[in-house]
Amino acid sequence: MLSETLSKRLNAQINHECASIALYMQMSAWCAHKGYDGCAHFFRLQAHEERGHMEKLFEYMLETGGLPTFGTLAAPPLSWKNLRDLFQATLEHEQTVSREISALVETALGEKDFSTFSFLQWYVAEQHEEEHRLTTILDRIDMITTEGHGVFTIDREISRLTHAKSG
Ligand code: OFO
Repeated sequence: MLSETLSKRLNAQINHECASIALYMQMSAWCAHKGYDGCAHFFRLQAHEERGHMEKLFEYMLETGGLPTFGTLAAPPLSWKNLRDLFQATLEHEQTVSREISALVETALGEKDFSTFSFLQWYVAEQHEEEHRLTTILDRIDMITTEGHGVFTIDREISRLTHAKSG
């Protein structure tokens, strides 16, 4: 049985995951509109993964006596300066999510709720993987732009990484 505090915080995380879905769908729309099809596909997959994160929390809350409740979502930004700016914003968003997950882990540990603590370990590993993937993408963008190949090469590279991830 979840404590009231953990129930509230897990529910807040469900809503944060919904905000991530909206953000990544908006990023995908921006990329598609600009003709960056590889990046558009990347963000569609990201949004799909976020839905999985949200559903895992939703199921866990129901299994532990909580009631998931959905609130109002703030509208995500509509545009970014360029692809680097877009991926930098994505990394910063994921770093925020990592802090949210760490705070949840700390609360679960503080309450000696070891079931929730163990459940959250999946999110800790997932955040590590996401931050690593985004850092790699930003490094590749910097490499490619420094060498002057431009956004077409960036887009092709993101597409290749996305197919490797989904394949
Ligand atoms: Fe991309 O992070 Fe969810 O949890």
